[in-house]
Amino acid sequence: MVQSAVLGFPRIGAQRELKKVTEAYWAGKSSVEELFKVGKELREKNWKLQKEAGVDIIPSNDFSFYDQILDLSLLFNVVPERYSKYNLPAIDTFFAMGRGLQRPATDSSPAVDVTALEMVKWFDSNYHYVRPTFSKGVEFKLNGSKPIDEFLEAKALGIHTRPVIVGPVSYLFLGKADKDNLELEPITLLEKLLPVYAELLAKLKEAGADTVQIDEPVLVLDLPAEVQAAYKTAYEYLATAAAPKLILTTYFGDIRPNLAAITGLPVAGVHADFVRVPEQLDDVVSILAPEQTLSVGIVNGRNIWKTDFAKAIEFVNSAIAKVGAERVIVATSSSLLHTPVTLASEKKISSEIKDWFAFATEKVTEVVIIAKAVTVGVESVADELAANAKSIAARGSSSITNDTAVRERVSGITPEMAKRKSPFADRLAAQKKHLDIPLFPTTTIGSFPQTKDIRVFRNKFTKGEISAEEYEKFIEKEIEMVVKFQEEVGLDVLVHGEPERNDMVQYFGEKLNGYVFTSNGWVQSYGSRYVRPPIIAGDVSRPAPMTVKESKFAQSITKKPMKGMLSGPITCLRWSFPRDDISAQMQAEQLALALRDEVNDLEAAGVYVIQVDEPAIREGLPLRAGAERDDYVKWAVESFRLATSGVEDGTQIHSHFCYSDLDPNHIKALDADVVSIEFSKKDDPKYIQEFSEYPNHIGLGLFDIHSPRVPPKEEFVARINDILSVYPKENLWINPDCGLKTRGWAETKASLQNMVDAAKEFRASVSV
Ligand code: 39S
Ligand code: ZN
Repeated sequence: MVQSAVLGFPRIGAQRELKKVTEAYWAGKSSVEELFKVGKELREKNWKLQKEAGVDIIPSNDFSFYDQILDLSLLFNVVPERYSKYNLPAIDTFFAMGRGLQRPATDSSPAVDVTALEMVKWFDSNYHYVRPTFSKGVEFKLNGSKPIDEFLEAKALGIHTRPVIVGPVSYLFLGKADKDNLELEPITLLEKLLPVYAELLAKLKEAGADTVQIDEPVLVLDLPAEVQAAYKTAYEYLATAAAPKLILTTYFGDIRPNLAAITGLPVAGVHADFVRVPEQLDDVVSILAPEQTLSVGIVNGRNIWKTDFAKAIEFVNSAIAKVGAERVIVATSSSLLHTPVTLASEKKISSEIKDWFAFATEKVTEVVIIAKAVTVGVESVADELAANAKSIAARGSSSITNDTAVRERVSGITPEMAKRKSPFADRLAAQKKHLDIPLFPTTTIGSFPQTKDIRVFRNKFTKGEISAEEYEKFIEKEIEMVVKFQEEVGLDVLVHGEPERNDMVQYFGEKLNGYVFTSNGWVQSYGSRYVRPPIIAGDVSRPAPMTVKESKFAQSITKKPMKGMLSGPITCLRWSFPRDDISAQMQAEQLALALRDEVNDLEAAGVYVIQVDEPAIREGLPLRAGAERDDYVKWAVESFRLATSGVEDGTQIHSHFCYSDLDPNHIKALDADVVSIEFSKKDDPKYIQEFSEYPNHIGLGLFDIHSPRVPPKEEFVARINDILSVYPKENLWINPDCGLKTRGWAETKASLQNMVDAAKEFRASVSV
């Protein structure tokens, strides 16, 4: 019997229950008991859903109140002293590491002031994990029992689960040395860490777990030799009689270059992502020992399109032909964390198009059907297969997917269209003539707090409870307030604050042809922050200007330069669910042309500073070096330049990047006049050097926008001084790490005031 397996299920709840309760807990409006109760209910619901769908292998420990890697850091006592010293309850230490904590002293507790740990992209997804940070005093020990508790919780419900744990090599390789310990290579901690993993595994076995899904996703990366070698050390140590069986699990890519490192490991089986890389089947099979299982990741955990059953079944059958049915598991390609919870709550998508989709709940059923088809026979699921074939065919022949006008415009793209008129020096001179921008110019990245008020108002508008005019008036008032605020604080290049936008990608998706968007398709991005990725279903074009009205209005009420704000083609592509029937490059080009029109329209409307954000450009980089990566860099850079090169020299193009390990050469190739880069959590002094070759102007983010913490002016001054030791003052901009939409007004105001005051101090010291 071929078993079906799910690698992880979204934990946020169909109605975002997790977000609501965690944010209420942080605001002091919900007790810790309530928090834990909601967590427990969500887990129970997810397990039962999978059980009822007939899934054979159901995950546990895929739940987290913030992030699964942060869970491990707390569990293994990887808690820098700056957090542990407050002796907070474990859950509060956990949240402090995830999001920072600043609170005044009370009668019973001292003041707390600690920044968050660094947050980074989870591989090439829009999920972010909290980077394990190894300080000098790190002493691994089992600091809790979350995986065991959750296993037992499911067991008490009569559901036998397979716990999920990120394995030791990935855990270390995804981490970094803390600032007090910079010479440390995390992988050298392996031998100290292994006994703690062994203890955890033994306890899971004692609790009744027969198998554990041990995730080693770094196997899809280019690994240094010492990391490859670590697999043998780690798994020979862990695979003892006291441990459950281990399924070594990888996803999002190609494990072939690391196959030697995992050949012969004493694990029960290997899981690979055959949605991404079907060509790796033979090579993966070739390293399996006769008793090892092959878990075939065939239902895409990263996108929302229905699985083509005929193709999937054929693929699984080819695996069965190689290793035998008793050794095959049919699985999701990765955790379903990256997909929305259920299609059931989508009432607005037309039934024609809805029939093309499968969200997490529907994917669970897909896995079961495929497993049944290959075990019992296709006749046993004949109706399901027929319906699936019909839906796949309907999508293929739908007129939505092919717009000849768009295709023609894309084929007319020329290399000249992706070049600014003049080199940077000439552009800068032209910009200086008509833009009043001082030395150490201060600006923000674009968004201002999205208050409850704004969201409630928009919600009413979406539901038709208020008219378009009323909504517009409301937005104008918000823009007025934000502009006035920035003038008072003394910022130099202003923004309109984006009150009209629900999200920087979804907003554009809703305005472009070719897109479909959901009303409840939430996916966790980090912590309590979720996104509703719009879906690119057809060829993309811009029926009308998308942002001109608001930017033009904002510019009309101030004498300071107003910055227009757009999301770049790659970011729109990456943070949407893309099509799987045409290339990513083609989709990026279509988006680039739509955005180019928008950029030109902004300029025509008198907005002469335009920021085109590309925070996702790094995330789209193929995970391994090679031809595919070089190719991506070429077309990604070209798309950005295509979008931004239609303007005059005097129009200043900005771009922005955050939360990924950027390659300075790629940033340089974009040829933006000014770039801002998230930087405040980069505490290794050598990082400051990283962009020192950047020829145009640059703003290295000066404060963390994920934390309500307000940095004092002195902190800004010190940081700017550090930066000035490397970057010429003429090139430097002063800005936060990223947009301020997730912050409250109180800390936004205080932080920006301190930042502007610091800039003014530098400006004054230069002019005397
Ligand atoms: N990816 C995307 N797509 N966008 C980003 O900004 C980023 N930034 C980086 C990287 N990846 C990104 C970090 N990731 C958020 C999300 C992801 C982030 C950063 C921030 C964020 O703020 N998300 C918001 C949240 O989780 C939701 C934004 C949104 O879509 O709270 N809001 C909608 C709107 O404003 C819907 C808001 C809502 O909840 O219209 N409405 C209520 C409802 O539907 C009704 C109003 C209420 O009672 O509050 O029930
Ligand atoms: Zn950002």
